[in-house]
Amino acid sequence: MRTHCPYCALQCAMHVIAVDDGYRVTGDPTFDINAGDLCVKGFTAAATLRHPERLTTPMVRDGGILRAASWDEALDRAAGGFRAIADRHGDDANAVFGSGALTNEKTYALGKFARLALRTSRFDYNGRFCMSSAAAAVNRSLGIDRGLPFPLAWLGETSCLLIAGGNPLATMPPLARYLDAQRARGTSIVIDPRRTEFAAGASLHLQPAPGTDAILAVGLLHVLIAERLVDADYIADRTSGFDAVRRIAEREEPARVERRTGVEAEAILAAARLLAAAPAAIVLTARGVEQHANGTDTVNAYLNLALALGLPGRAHSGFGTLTGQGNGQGGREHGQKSDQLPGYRRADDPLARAHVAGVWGVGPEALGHAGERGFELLSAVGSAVRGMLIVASNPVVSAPNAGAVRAAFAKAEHLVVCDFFLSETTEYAHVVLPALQWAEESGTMTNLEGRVLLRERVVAAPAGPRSDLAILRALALRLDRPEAVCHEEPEAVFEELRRATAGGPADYAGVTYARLRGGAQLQWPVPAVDHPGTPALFATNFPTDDGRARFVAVEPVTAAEVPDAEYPWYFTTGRVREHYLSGTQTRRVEALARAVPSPYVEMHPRLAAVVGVGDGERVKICSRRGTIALQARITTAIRSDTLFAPFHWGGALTVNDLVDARSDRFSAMPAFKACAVRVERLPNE
Ligand SMILES: Nc1nc2c(c(=O)[nH]1)N[C@H]1C(S)=C(S)[C@@H](COP(=O)(O)OP(=O)(O)OC[C@H]3O[C@@H](n4cnc5c(=O)[nH]c(N)nc54)[C@H](O)[C@@H]3O)O[C@H]1N2
Ligand SMILES: Nc1nc2c(c(=O)[nH]1)N[C@H]1C(S)=C(S)[C@@H](COP(=O)(O)OP(=O)(O)OC[C@H]3O[C@@H](n4cnc5c(=O)[nH]c(N)nc54)[C@H](O)[C@@H]3O)O[C@H]1N2
Ligand code: SF4
Ligand SMILES: [Mo]
Repeated sequence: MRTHCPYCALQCAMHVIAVDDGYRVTGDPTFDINAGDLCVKGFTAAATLRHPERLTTPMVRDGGILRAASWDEALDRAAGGFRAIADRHGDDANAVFGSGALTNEKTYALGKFARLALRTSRFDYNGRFCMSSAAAAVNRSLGIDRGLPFPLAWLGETSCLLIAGGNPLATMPPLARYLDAQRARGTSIVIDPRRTEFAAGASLHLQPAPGTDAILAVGLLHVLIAERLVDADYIADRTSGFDAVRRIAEREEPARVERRTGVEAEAILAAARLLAAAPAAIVLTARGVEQHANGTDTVNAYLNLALALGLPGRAHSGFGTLTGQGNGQGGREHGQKSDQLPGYRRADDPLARAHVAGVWGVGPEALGHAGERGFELLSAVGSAVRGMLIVASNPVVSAPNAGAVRAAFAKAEHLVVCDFFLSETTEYAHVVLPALQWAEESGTMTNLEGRVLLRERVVAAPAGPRSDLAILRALALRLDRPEAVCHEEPEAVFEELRRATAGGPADYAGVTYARLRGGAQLQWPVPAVDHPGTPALFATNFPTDDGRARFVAVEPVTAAEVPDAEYPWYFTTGRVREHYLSGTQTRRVEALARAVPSPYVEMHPRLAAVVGVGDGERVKICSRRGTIALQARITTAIRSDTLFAPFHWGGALTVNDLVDARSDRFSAMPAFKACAVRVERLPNE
């Protein structure tokens, strides 16, 4: 029996084989997406299953230290703490922070738990830090948010592929199969301040200053309009709002855009022409353009390009985002954020409230209202938020302005964390509940193209840990909230989820475990059990009020902290191939830790000369939020005014200590990808 990877949204299929000292993973050659291929993280994923540091008992904090406890004691403490806080300060003094690592079933159960067991309006999840800007942008323009609204295979079949702010050869290596095929048949454009291996192989590589993509994208539209390369029929028949967008674009001439982004006018002209010349084209964004304080507008600026060329709804064409986390897609659909109900329904829609309340057997008023999001929620810990349940996230490493998050968490009255390892975040926890891992329990994951996959249990669960579903159920029972209780069997929860999502935008009513086990490949919406799923959206209309896609008039500006005399350089962050997010899992895999033991900072030789630092020497990097010392990696593959560091480490190596928490007003996405820093050489140790 096969299962799927614990890490990213590609959800490669794999087999887990028992070997002498644990388990080994191999890729499943019969699954279309990875065809047997795995990246180094997937290939080594089994190392976490029987890891010596795996949590096997719950822990509670006594006298300042975490000690082992029985499940009864830990669950009593966890539930008792939330109850005491609610009694003294009201239900909204408790909060929940969930994750795109959770299965659909857990996502659903967690949202229900927050609403009906804690009765709080304060719950959100780490997807706020992931693809939320892309979600907000496509929702307002296309009326629906499915990361890739077409089959993944189209990436290999389109004639021109533009990827802005993505580094797929490092973040989804098995995609290389599709990307290579695409490059063999057509043209490609990469937009990234770094000349990654992926960018270096493109027909064209545009290297804007971090945070200036909205200007660049409007500049590209300027060229399309000036050279009459837009699809006037499509704009007239299938869209609204073009005139306002055109008026803004007309001002952004290539020479002006060059001054504001650092991308040569010639390259802007060439990129626009290349894109327009292709018989089919796909425009994709990833975190590089989404993780900005104007990330939503920036995504809409790229989406406007796709609309102007008439791409969405055409074969082998369109606009999409590369969703990141394992269940980054399903995690944003089933109600673990306070503004949303299962099935990607809006929490402020009376019909949606009535439907979900009906499934839950409560009145619509029991569903509460929306509270703070993202960094705002995390930084309220210790003040408005006194108790918090965190399931599958390590925000002490992964949230922006991490120093402020640590300060907030240090004041938490009652922090309960579910994880399978201790993490930088459990250092602040009062109760730690050990969870089962991916291969030890079943559940559905929805991949980056909206395909629902059954990630099967393929190994026996170790004694000690429990599934997140069992934990949520036990907590709801201890809080005496039977209406909040979900089953602990994933399939039973999924049956409830099917009913709750029926008729919603992300309709799972027709998905069943039996169909998935039978090999059905179902991309939502799947409204009925005899429905084949929906590989491609928008062929005839958009799910907006008038059936048209909306151009969104975007100001061509940067919202980032701009370098100045005191902090003269841009700083941006991202990933390495070997580590995953906050690193709790991959830093514990020996092969990965050995390959990349610590973070580093990339800088151009010209910048290094200004700082007076050589390759491998240490530098101190300071922003308005914090300071960190890193080893310099000198490379010409980055703009000479920009530094880049991967963020997978904690403690003194917390790159997010530098990062700016100013956030996008639509998506609550912080500015992970652009802030201003100063650099100094450190004496050799
Ligand atoms: N190995 C590995 N793979 C992963 C993950 C991981 O942690 N490790 N995480 C998964 C998850 S959750 C996610 S969200 C995805 C993320 O996948 P990606 O979005 O591909 O990854 P990032 O490295 O965050 O950013 C991509 C690129 O954006 C560029 N960039 C930085 N600033 C800017 C800018 O202002 N404009 C533009 N145009 N580009 C910019 C960076 O130089 C970088 O090369 O990866 C998934 N896969
Ligand atoms: N500077 C900077 N910061 C960033 C980003 C960036 O590009 N730059 N990217 C952002 C992005 S895109 C993301 S997605 C976030 C993510 O950042 P986090 O939310 O911190 O995500 P993870 O590191 O995956 O944390 C997951 C934790 O939950 C545990 N876990 C995994 N699966 C499960 C499960 O099923 N159940 C339970 N109970 N525990 C589980 C893991 O052991 C780990 O400790 O980081 C963001 N932070
Ligand atoms: S690409 Fe993603 S899903 Fe595939 S093996 Fe690597 S981490 Fe796992
Ligand atoms: Mo992410």
